[in-house]
Amino acid sequence: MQLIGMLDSPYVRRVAICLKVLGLECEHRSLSVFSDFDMFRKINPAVKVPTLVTDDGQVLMDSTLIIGYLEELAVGAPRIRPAPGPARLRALCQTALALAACEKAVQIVYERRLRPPEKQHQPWLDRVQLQLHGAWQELEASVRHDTPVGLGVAGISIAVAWSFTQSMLPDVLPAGEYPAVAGFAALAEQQAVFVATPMA
Ligand SMILES: N[C@@H](CCC(=O)N[C@@H](CS)C(=O)NCC(=O)O)C(=O)O
Repeated sequence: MQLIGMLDSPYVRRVAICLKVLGLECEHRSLSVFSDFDMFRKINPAVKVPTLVTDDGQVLMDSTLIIGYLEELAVGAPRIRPAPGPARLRALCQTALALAACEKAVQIVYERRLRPPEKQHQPWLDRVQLQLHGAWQELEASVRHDTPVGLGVAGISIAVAWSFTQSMLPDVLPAGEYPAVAGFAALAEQQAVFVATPMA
């Protein structure tokens, strides 16, 4: 198997960490959707990361779908989500918020980096920033009441999304406004699988 994409993408990083927690062997190819665009198109014409190339050459994208597939492969591995029931639903809700936060952060990064300043549309940026804060406000409350335990998809996704946003948009999301999330992510980033899977 090959995981394709750079670890500065929160989606790629959460898949890479899940792979390690599940104990699966996978070659990592750190291709960029921008500077390696032409090479990437030959592997996946949609040029999206993360892309997983399976051992029989099938191409799977979307971090959630990839993690679901990996869980099926990792028979006997530690569980990365709670058993069906209320705890699983809470973990799903937290993961969904972390993914929404990633999406909104990536939209702001792309707007800032890819559009010339005179073409940036402030009302759109304002809207996306409100959505970004909305997701983190919900996560702040959720992490306070239901701190994810162990190395599961929800905790991994929250920590990765927080670290990504802090690294890319520190001006948009002051860490002091979200102390529970910031504390949770800081502890997660000290875990061996996170240290072994750095953003850059
Ligand atoms: N829902 C997708 C989102 C993946 C995504 O948006 N990846 C970005 C990089 S962070 C990407 O592929 N960007 C290139 C593009 O969309 O052209 C997932 O969970 O994998």
